[in-house]
Amino acid sequence: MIKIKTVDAWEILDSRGRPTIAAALTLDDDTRAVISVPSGASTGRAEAKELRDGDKRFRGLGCHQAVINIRERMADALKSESFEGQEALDARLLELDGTAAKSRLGANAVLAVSLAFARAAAAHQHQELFEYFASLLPSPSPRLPGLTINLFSGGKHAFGQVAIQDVLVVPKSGSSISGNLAWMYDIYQEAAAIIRKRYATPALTADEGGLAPPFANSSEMLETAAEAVNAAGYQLDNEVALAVDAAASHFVTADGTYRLDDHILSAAELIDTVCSWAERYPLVSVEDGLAEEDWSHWPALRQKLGDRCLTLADDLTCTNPARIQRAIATSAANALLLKVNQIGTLTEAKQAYLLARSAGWRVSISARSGETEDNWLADLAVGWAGDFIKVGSITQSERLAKYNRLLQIEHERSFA
Ligand code: 2PG
Ligand code: MG
Repeated sequence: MIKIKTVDAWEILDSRGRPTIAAALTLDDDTRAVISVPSGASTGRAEAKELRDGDKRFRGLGCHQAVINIRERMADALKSESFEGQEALDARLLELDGTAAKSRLGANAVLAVSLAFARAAAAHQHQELFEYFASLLPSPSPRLPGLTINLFSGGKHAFGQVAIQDVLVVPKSGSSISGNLAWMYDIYQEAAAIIRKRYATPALTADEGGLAPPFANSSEMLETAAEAVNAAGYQLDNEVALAVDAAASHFVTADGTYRLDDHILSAAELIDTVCSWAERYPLVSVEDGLAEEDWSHWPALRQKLGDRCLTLADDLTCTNPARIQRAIATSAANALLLKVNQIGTLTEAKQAYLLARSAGWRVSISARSGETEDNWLADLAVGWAGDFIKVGSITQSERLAKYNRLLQIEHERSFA
């Protein structure tokens, strides 16, 4: 049994300078753990609800009430209580909140305590955090994930200069994190040089550290990524692949068509466009190629992309077991983007993960566009054997905290 002594929380700022939450949990043996939670910008509508103050401070984004909920309501209920493990703690948190979307206490508050417990329990049991995460699964097999690294940003992360949100680089330098990051550095530098020359602008970066020049359209973003890989001296496909997060929920129109840059496309036309990208470039995955409620067209997208690349669901599924079940039943996707704060507790994220795995889906463990310097996500990706991790670019310390943690794990451990 793990006995909680104190629960505390305070407001901190994320990588966009917006408030988020740090929480500290102390156990009865004085083990203390501190953790902080991220926050998205291109959020899915089905995500659990962050509690924001909605007053003048921070233009409504303050987290004072969520922090008070942790310090008072949650602390009162959890103090001096003992829990068998993560599932028992998370069940208690769900009971305390009592809403489907965690809107009473706030999903940000609930997640902060769920994760603080995880870090404290790991320390209490003398485990690395990734070992603890692995131990939550029925058959643990921790390993290092593949990297999907943001090169170019658009959409909600870059003032909407192009419709699609990310073009990512997927280096295939064996399974070495350090080798992959070294390749990525070359590609990033070449991309920055191309931008300076072509657009006569400095290499300005977006929310996740990706480059965000004034591309004419989304296809140009992909073409420039391919060019940067070639200019860096790597072979597209054999050595370096690409990936796309279209984040199409953010350019769907009220009548169900899509505004892709200057063109209005039907869902069928958008599917054809996405498939033409997959034919032209070695794409590992296309994420949110259609909008989050466009359930009727996702199966066609999945079928037309076929085995060429993964049909990756983010806003569609929102790490929510019920939505994942629907996506499995309708063959709408074959890969899950897992973001723990979309659902709000570690245990529910685990259920989402296991459901996706039971259908043979691939899983990418993802950060949010608003991140903190905390690195627990790297441990989660290793512990849950994510096929991929998605953290953003190789600039900005809130991103590098995760890559650097992967480098530490790679250095200290070898996995079969
Ligand atoms: C996404 C994420 C991360 P956000 O759409 O996949 O890139 O963005 O955290 O803004 O939802
Ligand atoms: Mg996404």
